[in-house]
Amino acid sequence: MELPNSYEPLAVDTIATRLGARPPLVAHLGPDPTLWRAREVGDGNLNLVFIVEGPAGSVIVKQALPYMRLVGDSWPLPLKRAFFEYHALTRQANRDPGSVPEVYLFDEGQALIVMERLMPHVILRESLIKGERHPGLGVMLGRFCARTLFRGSELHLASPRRKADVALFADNVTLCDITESLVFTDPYFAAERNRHTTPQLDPIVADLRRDVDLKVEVQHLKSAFCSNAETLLHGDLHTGSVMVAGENARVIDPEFALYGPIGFDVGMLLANFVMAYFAQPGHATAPGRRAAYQDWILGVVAEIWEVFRAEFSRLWREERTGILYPGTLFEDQGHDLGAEQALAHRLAAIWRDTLGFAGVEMHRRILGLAHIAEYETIEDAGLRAACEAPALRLGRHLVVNRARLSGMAQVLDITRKLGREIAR
Ligand code: SR1
Ligand code: MG
Repeated sequence: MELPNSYEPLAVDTIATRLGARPPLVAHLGPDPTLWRAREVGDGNLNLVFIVEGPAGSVIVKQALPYMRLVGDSWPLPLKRAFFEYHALTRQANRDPGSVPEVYLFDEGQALIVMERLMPHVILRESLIKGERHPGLGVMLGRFCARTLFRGSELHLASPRRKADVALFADNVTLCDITESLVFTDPYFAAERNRHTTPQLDPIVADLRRDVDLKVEVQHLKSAFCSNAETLLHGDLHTGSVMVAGENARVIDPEFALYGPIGFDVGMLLANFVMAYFAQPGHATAPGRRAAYQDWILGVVAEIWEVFRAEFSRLWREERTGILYPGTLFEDQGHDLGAEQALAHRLAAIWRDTLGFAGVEMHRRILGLAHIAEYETIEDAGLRAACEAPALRLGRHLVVNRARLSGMAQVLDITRKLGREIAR
């Protein structure tokens, strides 16, 4: 892979010398770089992440590596993902102000972004493992999805703007390929980089991999992911991409940003809450101890969808300024009900997509390469498998029956029923 001549990965002891003359860092850390202290805190699959502290404050420095951190230099990755992350962050900040960290500096040659250090925020996934509640979380995330996804589509954006943006993000080919392979393909055959809790899950995994109806439906979803450039997606919106502190939540890490179907972000997000729900017995100090917390998680799932639906509907009525479903054809003709009918149809389609994408996300986190801490931290393999199996079953049900599942209440009923089986 060709690297820009000047590119060099940062290290804790070189950050101050290398970034010490940059005005945004000086402004946030203080003028004397010899007093800055850095530590590397990246625990994600891809990048270097540093906290840099100085007398005046602290910042986050995130730098792309030319390979996948999780796997090593045998899996090269383009540095340009920092460019996509930067452009996605600026768009999200405009579309839902206050929802993402503020960017202080972007250096394309060094593939690095200097941004606001969220404090005292922690990664939501870790908080869900500990059993902590965050009032307002569902509202924030539901609004974030509705605002960023509606305002990035041609329901709202001027057509030339969106088309230019589609072209810009179309180059995020390698990260799209990761999703296309790791999410939509590998989990459904014995791909080399897969792993699962074995032997406990072997029978259900074998069932899923010989399930032709499932594979056909997953490929329909992959086809939508690859070809329906409906809006700018975050592209990797799971609970590891959300930071929380009390009632405040922010969304981070949009380096997988691409134009794709609205339901992808929503489905991936909901799937990760549902897996956190199923994983709770694996983290309870005594049987049943996390039951009330599980109810809270499902409440967040319901709230995200409800707030998404309500906010999307509000934006449809108040900000439908793009070329799609134009007011000239509806409200201006006195056909207000026609606009409502179209909205209901769009929401029904997004709901179906959401369920399908949620299903594949659950499968890939249990069967593929990239697993999640909720399950990985359950040491007892028997208990872990007992918490994973219902997510695999629910995932199949959502993918195959998504056109027949009419509402969230029905989905939550099935989820609870499957969850109860863990205790037996
Ligand atoms: C090996 S990269 C795997 C996953 O990490 C990222 O967070 C994305 O979810 C990707 O699919
Ligand atoms: Mg990430």
